[in-house]
Amino acid sequence: MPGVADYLIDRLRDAGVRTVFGLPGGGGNLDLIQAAGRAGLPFVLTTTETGSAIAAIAQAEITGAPGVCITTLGPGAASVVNGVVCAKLDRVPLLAITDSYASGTTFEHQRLDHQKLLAPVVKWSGSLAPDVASQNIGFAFDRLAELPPGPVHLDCPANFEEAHAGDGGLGARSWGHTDAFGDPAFRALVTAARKPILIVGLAARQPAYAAAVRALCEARRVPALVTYKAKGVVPDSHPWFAGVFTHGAIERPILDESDLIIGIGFDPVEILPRPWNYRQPVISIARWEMAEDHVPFRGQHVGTDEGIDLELAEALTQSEWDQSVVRAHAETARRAVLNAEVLSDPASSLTPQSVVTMAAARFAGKARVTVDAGAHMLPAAVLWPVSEPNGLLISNGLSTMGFALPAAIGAALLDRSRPVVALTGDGGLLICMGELATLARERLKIIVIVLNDSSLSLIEIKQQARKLPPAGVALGDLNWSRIAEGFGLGAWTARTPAELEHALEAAAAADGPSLIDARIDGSNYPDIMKAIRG
Ligand SMILES: Cc1ncc(C[n+]2csc(CCOP(=O)(O)OP(=O)(O)O)c2C)c(N)n1
Ligand SMILES: [Mg+2]
Repeated sequence: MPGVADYLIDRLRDAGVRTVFGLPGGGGNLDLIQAAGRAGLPFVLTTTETGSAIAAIAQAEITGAPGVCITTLGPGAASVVNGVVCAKLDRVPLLAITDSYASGTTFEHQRLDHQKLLAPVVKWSGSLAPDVASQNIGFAFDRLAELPPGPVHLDCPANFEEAHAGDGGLGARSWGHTDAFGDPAFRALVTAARKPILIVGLAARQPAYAAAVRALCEARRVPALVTYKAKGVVPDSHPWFAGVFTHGAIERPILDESDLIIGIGFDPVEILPRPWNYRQPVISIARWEMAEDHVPFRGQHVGTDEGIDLELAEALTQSEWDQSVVRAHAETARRAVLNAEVLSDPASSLTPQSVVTMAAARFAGKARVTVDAGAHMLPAAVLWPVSEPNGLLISNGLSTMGFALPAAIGAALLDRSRPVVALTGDGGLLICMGELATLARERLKIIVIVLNDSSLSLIEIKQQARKLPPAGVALGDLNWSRIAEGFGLGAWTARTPAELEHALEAAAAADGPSLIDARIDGSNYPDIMKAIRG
């Protein structure tokens, strides 16, 4: 009989897990790391627990298999919480394994009730105590496979290896099915639409599903807006790509021309928190039922991958959209961001847009890109062209800072030959800069581009909008190149387009990881924000 550690690790590997990330403690974690070594499943040490969760999340998003991270007890469990919340609000299957004291012990030092701590966040939490270990591993796999995806927690007591592995649970996929097309009123609503428009969201990113969405756009001449996380499902270059959907101003003109909004894998967790104010009906077609509190779906069809699209394609008639008008809308939206007023001299200074477009010109298509939370996210998510699902990784439901670097690490470990560009603000990088050490140790081909404005700009903009003086947002003048060199990365500072071009070229040619400190003039962020959000 294999021990529980080997059993769990073997099942994770068989489920498609590619890496175990973590910052271990000295209990059961150590048995898991040894078991991972025996199974040939790499364990990658990160410098923070949240970093380990986010790296695992990135892998899960790309592969569709669960992500796995392990932490020590007490402080480790407390520190991983933001990463676990990221899995919840970004809808990702993540298994978080925390150490805990052996069952029956009563020590107080570092003791925390992990299950209570994580209860509001995880889909399920169980213990690997010897008497329940194998059964709970089964439960954990079942819950990881359920939709919507989300985090699951296993508490791993120091004596868990006393258990024997059994055959608990099946890990069967299960989800509800609601055949809205069986309802004549729902079907008639779809069939009557002359100018339907798709909002494609995070739950449409599986490759086969994405292909079905593109085929539908082509067959029925339907334009598609994509959420940030769904960029690439319908590529920016696709003839029916209509732009990004944020629930702001940027997508309003084309939506106003439509007569039916069809969410495809569109989860309201992704959109700006402002009232839904479209006059036309909105329906949802997805693999799970979406909350209706924010977006008043007129009907929801919940089904399996192929079923959804076949039935939608059948119900829709050929639209009356003019493809050139759709392209014009997408281009107008892009230009509104690209050309937001620039106050400084474009030849001698860098704007957020110029950094994104120059980096994209060199890397888009070849490299995956990860994007952090902050003002820089706005031009990055709109202007970086994406040609495949998960070609751009971003935390949107949670929108956490400190995402881009660990996510890039997770992505780069899946394919070491493919570069990853991490676009981050200086504030976000400060949160997770310890992961530069992970990057350096693993020698990953990641180009970190810091859009460095010495400020928490997104918050500064909000202060300005409320006519408040800047307070609590200045980060100070950090020399990121020197910091990166200290970690062993190749590093360049760029203040002008010419310097940035040189840095991008050098980073592209470098063997290992690199960082570009792009000193930007962020004075047009308010205009970019206005163009996107209104
Ligand atoms: C963990 C976390 N803390 C705080 C916030 C709130 N927040 C969103 S953007 C932002 C500023 C980000 O600053 P920076 O990384 O420098 O990006 P910039 O806005 O300057 O482009 C803050 C504080 C958040 N989203 N996540
Ligand atoms: Mg900043």
